[in-house]
Amino acid sequence: MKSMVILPSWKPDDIYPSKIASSAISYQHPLGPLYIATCIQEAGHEVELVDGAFWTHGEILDKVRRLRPGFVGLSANASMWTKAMKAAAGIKAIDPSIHVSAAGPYPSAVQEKSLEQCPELDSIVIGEGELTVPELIARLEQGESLTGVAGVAFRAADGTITVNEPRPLIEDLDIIPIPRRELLGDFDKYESPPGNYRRKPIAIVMTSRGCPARCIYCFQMKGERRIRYRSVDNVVREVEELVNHYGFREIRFLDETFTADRERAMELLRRFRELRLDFSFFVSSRVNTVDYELLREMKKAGCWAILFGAESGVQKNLNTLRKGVKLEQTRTAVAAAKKAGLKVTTPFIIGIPGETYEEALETVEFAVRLDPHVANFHTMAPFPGTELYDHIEKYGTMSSNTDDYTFEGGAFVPHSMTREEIERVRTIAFRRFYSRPGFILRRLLAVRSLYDLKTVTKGARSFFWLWARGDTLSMKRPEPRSQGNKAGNRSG
Ligand code: B12
Ligand code: SF4
Repeated sequence: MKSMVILPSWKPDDIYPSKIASSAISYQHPLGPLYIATCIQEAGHEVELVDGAFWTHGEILDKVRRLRPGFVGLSANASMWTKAMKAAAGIKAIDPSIHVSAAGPYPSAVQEKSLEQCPELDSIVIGEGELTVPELIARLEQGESLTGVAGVAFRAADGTITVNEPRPLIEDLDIIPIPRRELLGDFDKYESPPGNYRRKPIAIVMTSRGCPARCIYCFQMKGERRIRYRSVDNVVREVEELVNHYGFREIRFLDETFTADRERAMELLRRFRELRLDFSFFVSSRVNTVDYELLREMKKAGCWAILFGAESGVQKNLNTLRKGVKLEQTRTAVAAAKKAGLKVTTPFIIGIPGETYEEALETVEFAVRLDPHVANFHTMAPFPGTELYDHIEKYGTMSSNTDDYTFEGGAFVPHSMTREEIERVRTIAFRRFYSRPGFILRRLLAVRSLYDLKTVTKGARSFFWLWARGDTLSMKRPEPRSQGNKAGNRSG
């Protein structure tokens, strides 16, 4: 059956505060949809992957009109939900016989609600879709109902909504085919924020799925956070293919915690070194899973940067997040990574439940003392499918507009702070962190290439806007501006 996998059309301005959107542009390969398109192709169907980062809504509909697929799968997280609904409506208006499905974090978390909110959707694919979608398409081809297809919620002809039993997690990740990157088209169109990569083109790889932690704000399918690993051989095969066959020069390992299993991480690094492949890489990790020896091995294997979710400089607030780390571990890990020669990025969250304005300022000072190469100061978002969303009355108030569900949107305000305080702390944080003379001098002295110069210039431009405007939230706030913490937000 002719199929399409579509990421709805979006622009950086939809996600980031408009003045800094151009320096925050992050067009990465959409790995989840790519896995799905690969599996559809492996099952013998013709498939087209459309990445809405590069298409307007109208262009996407024109493509649907030309191809007339039998199945369309839309991928959506919370911030993309209204765009996915608009795409579903547009596609059904072209041809009501096209089966339109939605998948990804948002519809996976609130399946029935998604089908109720969007009458044009025929079904939802819940969680990992690699095994579910080929089965769903086979049923459509045979003209059969979706009753009993595990991991699917669907609307029957009489309008009733059925949520089938969940599909178990894929235990052996090696059975999933390696994504076919040619489905992405021209790689040059993908772009990362300045300072976020060393070489191009950049491929995205995941060597494991899931996370052993249980942070209250992190979306991972309910009860399905268990970590599973691909075999080292399977990962090495993909990396070799990416570098030797496709010519990628950098890999972003998207694993939640690349170093969750120290022994396996060491083995992967050893194999990368043995192969003498020409690529650099970037990983995300947790401060309580690294040590100097491991970080040094990473550097030797070609790693140039590491991200640690530092989140807060106040232990009480880290505990509220259920981060499971101590401030001391953050200090030790960041110092060790710097000593090993890695560039360190540490995101922080402003507006943690129970956090006061003064505590948020303490986090800013902690970030300054920690002195990573890059620090971000995000707002919290209560994504459906998280502890924060499920118990919102306990923690604060939330926006009812899913467009605000970004790291800059201010969709959540804790009982202990106001929206204005969150915005003020973010402005102070960016100004305080990035205007330190020592920091600026080090950045300037580190300029070695045209790329470095571009990075510094773009960073300076964003910084100027933050300095001049202090405009750090992208949320379209209701008028008049509220004084309290209920602006546009609701409890529950
Ligand atoms: C890489 C990434 C990005 C990248 C690239 C996004 C891209 N083009 O794909 C960038 C940096 C651009 C990004 C931006 C944002 N992201 Co992001 N991102 C991720 C991250 C780390 C990995 C996504 C991934 O590739 N996973 C691996 C694949 C294999 O899993 P998957 O995508 O879930 O796909 C599986 C299923 O969902 C399903 N599926 C997915 N799509 C489809 C489609 C069809 C048709 C079918 C059938 C099935 C299916 O099957 C897939 C395979 O099993 C996740 C966290 C995570 N670990 O998942 C956050 C995550 C998806 N991001 C999130 C958020 C909030 C954002 C931002 C809003 C942040 C911001 N700046 O404000 C923006 C939104 C940008 C946008 N327009 O969508 C949240 C979403 C939460 C939610 N409940 O909605 C997540 C879950 C992080 C988190 N834990 O909170 N992100
Ligand atoms: S925020 Fe990071 S450490 Fe916490 S559950 Fe999510 S992936 Fe795991």
